[in-house]
Amino acid sequence: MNQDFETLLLATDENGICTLTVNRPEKLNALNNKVLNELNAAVDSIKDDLKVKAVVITGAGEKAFVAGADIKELSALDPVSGEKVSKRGQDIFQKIEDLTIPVIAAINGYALGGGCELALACHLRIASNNAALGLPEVSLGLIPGYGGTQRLTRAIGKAKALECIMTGRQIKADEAFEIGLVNQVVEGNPVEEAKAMLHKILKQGPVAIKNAILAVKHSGSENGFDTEAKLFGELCGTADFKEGTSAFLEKRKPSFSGK
Ligand code: CO8
Repeated sequence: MNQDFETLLLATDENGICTLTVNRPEKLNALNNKVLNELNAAVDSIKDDLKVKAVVITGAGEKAFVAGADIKELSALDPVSGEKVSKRGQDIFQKIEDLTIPVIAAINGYALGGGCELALACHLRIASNNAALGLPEVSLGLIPGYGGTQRLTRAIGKAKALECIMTGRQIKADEAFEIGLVNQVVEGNPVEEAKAMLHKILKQGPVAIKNAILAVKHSGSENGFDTEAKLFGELCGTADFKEGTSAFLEKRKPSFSGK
């Protein structure tokens, strides 16, 4: 990955964990058009880079993960451009959800509107104890437009999601954990905790992790169970499966090849 970005920082460590930081701290990392374009390019390059094994998405500065779509840019939208930018943002966030390596949102402060939607597009969410999540779009006369009405509902259920969306209230870290919106709450910087969780995940069979992401993505869909069986069967033909089961039977640690 050799791209230089103006609004994002990308750094991949020796374990293949890429930390993607939205870097507009003076505007609480609000997602303007430039950030979205760069996010799109960054996700494409992550997808193509075989050295990247997992991703942490976070925000620069002490205060915010991402405080939403850029309200200045939103204020100029009309019905046609509004639908278009909503769809474009949805497509970029879907690309994140579609990554087949684990993606964790490390929520280090405000994750509001588009910021909460970005976190929801990640596979897992770890929040600092000062984080506040929410979808306050109704306070601007809008609804969430980057997939939030769909993903929040999947995450916490219809009634709770509609309550959060209609009140637009901020959900503090502890409540977010209680309702299943975040996986974990930590003191201080959640990036380190996200990396620690990824270290555990990256010790498992890589093809199994990929298929787990794919299978869970189909939960609730009509063919979810069939998809699970197909992905399970596929794994039974992998070297990782042979290695994992042999290692157990031989009472040793597995050494996975990812094949
Ligand atoms: N957009 C643009 N600028 C922002 C945003 C934002 N979402 N959030 C903060 N900023 C800017 C502020 O304007 C301020 O800039 P400046 O210093 O130049 O005045 C700077 O960041 C610091 O912010 P504050 O001074 O407001 O910081 P506070 O600590 O006082 O408050 C808050 C922090 C509570 C997070 C406050 O900034 C706030 O309420 N921000 C807006 C939160 C919000 O409503 N987010 C949702 C936006 S709508 C959205 O995300 C829709 C997504 C779907 C779109 C789909 C179609 C396009």
